[in-house]
Amino acid sequence: MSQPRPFSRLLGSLLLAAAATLSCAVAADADDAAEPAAARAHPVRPLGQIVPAPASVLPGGPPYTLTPQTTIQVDASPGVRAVGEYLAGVLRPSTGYALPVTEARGPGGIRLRLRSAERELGDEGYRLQSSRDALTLTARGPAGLFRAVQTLRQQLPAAVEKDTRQPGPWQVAGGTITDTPRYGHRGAMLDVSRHFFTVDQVKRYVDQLALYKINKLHLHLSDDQGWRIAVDSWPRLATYGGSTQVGGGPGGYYTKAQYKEILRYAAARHMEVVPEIDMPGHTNAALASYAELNCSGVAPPLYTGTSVGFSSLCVPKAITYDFIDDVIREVAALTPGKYLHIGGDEAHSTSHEDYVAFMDRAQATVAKYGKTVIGWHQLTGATPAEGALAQYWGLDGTSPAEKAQVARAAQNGTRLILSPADRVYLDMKYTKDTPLGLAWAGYVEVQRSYDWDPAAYLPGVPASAIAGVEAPLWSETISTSDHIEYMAFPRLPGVAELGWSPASTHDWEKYKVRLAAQGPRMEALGIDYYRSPQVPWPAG
Ligand code: TNX
Repeated sequence: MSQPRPFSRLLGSLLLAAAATLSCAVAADADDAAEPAAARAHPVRPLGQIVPAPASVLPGGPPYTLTPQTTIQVDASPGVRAVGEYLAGVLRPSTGYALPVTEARGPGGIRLRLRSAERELGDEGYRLQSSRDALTLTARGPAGLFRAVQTLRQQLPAAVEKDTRQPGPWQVAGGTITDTPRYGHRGAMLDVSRHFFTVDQVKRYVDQLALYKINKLHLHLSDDQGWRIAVDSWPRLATYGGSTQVGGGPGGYYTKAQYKEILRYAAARHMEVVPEIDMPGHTNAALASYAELNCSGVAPPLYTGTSVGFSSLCVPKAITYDFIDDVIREVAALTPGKYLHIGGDEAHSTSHEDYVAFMDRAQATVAKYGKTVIGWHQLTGATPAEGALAQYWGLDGTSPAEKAQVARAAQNGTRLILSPADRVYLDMKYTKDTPLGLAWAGYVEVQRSYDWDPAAYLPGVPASAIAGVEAPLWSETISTSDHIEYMAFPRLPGVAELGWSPASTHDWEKYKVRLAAQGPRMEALGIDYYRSPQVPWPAG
């Protein structure tokens, strides 16, 4: 999406201000209705006071109210029906309403409709129109409707997220939201190698990410401590290389069927899975599984510590290229998405010449199997392939020479995913007192993770070279869903907003208020988030 022009920015802020005033009036109306006590318990949330902030908000008119008779009216398309069923799945337990999904038109319903001619909505944009008579979601395809549903959820009271019946009323403030994302890549990475996470744990995280319109799930599937994806041609990678994890626990791996289940689940949430096989470093689990992959011909032991940079595939050996061909072929065959991430970071045990030669061959192999490369930004020290994305994970203190190398690559057409470690590494401690996490990039409180502009972050990088943002969660210290949630929330919603919302909406003072309103919603979802003192969480 291109930036809004200054006038529409100004208009946008005026409208937001108007939204705040107007919806108070709407809330007062609701208090006069049949259920005054409940209405006070759930004031109508001002239109657009959600995360990520919408691009355009035009409040006005009376709210829409869900009733026991409400139907979810979908256009005749399997993708739209699936979004309708997803919406019903969110709303039914808490409202207790039947909410049938139907192609029949009727008064008062929630409408999910496709308008492919509305080009300005793009692939993921949508319009939400709320009035007394109907709640209409419009998009060019199911992905846009799915994002619209996340907006709708957040406009409803937080209790809508609960899985038992709650008192209403269930109202959405009147008006129109028209919304499109700033960036096409809004990612979250989960390191399932340092500690293994089950399919159900990954699904739980996917559901949480979907609420904030994240559209890429990057899975770090291999590292020194564990190989987590079955590869038929090299079976010991998973059965032996996946048999432990940091601290020596049992580890684990995904069979191809289990991995496909993750793909299916993510796809149903319009999220693309980006698999990462990290190489030539971070490969101890593979080297331990097959002696012949080592230059010495001797397999090292499995590794359960947390050091980095000590392992390397054997660049001069021919079998290394049989290995990567097989692995990339099988992983590419499993991957419906466009991208395959080949790591390339911290190859401290690989000489520069070997690194450059290896990355050339690995990138060619990815292309051979029809995928596009993503690599950590060290790839810019080799020769990034046409169309490759480089994922920047430096920090304020990264050397000017390294930043300049990345900027040069960006000027030459390599687009960047921004994951600055001292901003969006979800495994960094919030403060010195945070029980989990690392601190090599410093402490990253909530404001610090939100308060930067991807377009202006790296000197010399054209704004058009930014493909988006991604929040990695490395798991050296993270081993349960509770850990994931404590580290990701509430920083992840801020990264999601950086990726989605126009720069004109960026304002920490306003953001922290919208984020605070997510507190009860996260609680209703059972997310154990970090109660940052920087955020004015509602009392109680
Ligand atoms: C750096 S970021 C790494 C990972 C570690 C992480 C811990 C990157 C590409 N490499 O191997 O897990 O720091 O924060």
